[in-house]
Amino acid sequence: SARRLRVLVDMDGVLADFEGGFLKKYRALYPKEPYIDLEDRRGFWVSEQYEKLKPGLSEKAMSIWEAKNFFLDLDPIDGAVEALKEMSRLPSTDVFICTSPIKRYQFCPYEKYAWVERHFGHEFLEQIILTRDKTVVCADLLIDDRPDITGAEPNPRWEHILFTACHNRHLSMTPPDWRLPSWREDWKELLDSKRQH
Ligand code: UMP
Repeated sequence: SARRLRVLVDMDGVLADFEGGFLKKYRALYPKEPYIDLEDRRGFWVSEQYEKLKPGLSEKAMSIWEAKNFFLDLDPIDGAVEALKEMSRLPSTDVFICTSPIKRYQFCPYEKYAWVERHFGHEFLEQIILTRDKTVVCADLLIDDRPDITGAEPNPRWEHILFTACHNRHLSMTPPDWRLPSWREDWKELLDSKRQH
């Protein structure tokens, strides 16, 4: 078919290790406060689970990702850089990084651009979509670790593929129906299955 496949790839939890980076800096800054091991993470919102652990901890958690260099210092998820570069070189395939910045904007949007340039090169800055509402973006696939992606558009054009993360591993598969357990899996086959329709 002549039609190109358009793929949106989320950043935090899919390309950049938000959870690992958070826990490392949180424990360094608040060594006396309780914390949640990654195996015990449940639910997309780190802040909510920390608040339940101890009232007041959501503020401390937020202070970590609101700080300078948090987003810039994040390590890539295993295999992500290699996979995304490979995906962007596939014929008939357009890849975009689709990510929601935090509303405390002093550092986050700048650092997301700088992170993409650092790991993918200057040319890849063309592929960034910063939005708080991914439902209004039109694509064939959205690879994202957030289970509930809603917004102004009730029928998003993309099919959501849930990328497995510490916080969503235990969810049973009601829609979204598809999972990508890691970048070591056969993500190309997943793209091809969508191409044929
Ligand atoms: N984020 C929060 N609170 C949390 C966890 C994450 O504000 O408890 C932020 C980090 C990202 C954004 O900037 O939310 C999630 O963006 P997406 O992964 O949905 O693109």
